[in-house]
Amino acid sequence: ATTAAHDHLAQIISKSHLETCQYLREELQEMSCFLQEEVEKFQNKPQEAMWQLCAVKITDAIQYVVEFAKRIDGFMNLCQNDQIVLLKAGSLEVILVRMCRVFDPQNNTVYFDGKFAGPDVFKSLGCDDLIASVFDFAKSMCSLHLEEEEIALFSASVLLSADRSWLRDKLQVERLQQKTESALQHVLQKNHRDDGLFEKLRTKVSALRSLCALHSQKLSAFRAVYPDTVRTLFPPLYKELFAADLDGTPPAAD
Ligand code: 4D8
Repeated sequence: ATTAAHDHLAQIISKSHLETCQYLREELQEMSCFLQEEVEKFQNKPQEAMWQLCAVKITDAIQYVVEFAKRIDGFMNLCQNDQIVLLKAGSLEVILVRMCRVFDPQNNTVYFDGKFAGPDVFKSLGCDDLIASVFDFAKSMCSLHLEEEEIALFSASVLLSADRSWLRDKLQVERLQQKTESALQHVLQKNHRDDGLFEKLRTKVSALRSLCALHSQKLSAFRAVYPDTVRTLFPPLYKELFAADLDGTPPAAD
């Protein structure tokens, strides 16, 4: 494709990203960290209540990712099955990519529920290993110093992964992903980032898959102990995306 085509796609995807990412990085600069007594309030919550709070927060963030997806050229032209497959597999991954925008690597905190929170805030989830891995991932994403346009295109290429199970038209998704990736490479060149960043981002893709697999494992363990909490208190979209088919059944036909 031509430089003009790359620039056009990069512009559309950046605009969609900025319009759907809730916070501008600058807005969060003035926000403070939770005080010790506030941290303890989170830590003293029952496990189910903290899980519910996190499920609600993740679901909010996912709704913005769905909006982002809808604005990507070509996504809405995919069949409904494939749109659902891509969102099911990729929305949490995009959230974890977006997390680096609201992560402060200096003090290892992330913007959560109104202030910056360290890993200790999430203690009552009982998922210390998942939380530690997610924070490590955010820190290493931050060390790449990505610009907003680069985050936007990387998020789109994660969402448009052609190797997800149950896709009906892999080829169409592959074409979209390839366009997005070549636009990303074009932007990296334009930004003089020819320091192997594209290859580093590939290794991030496999890290994202492991983190999401770990999240699914934690959810199925939690659901085994608290099925009613999941059934009655978790947002329907969260269940639809993560709990409907922990056993790997295909999505419902459209
Ligand atoms: O813009 O939507 O306000 C994380 C969640 C981010 C999980 C959210 C979370 C985000 C993952 C809550 C719980 C990343 C922003 C806020 C809420 C992504 C952890 C921290 C969004 C970017 C920061 C700021 C726990 C928002 C990983 C997940 C584990 C479970 C057991 C459910």
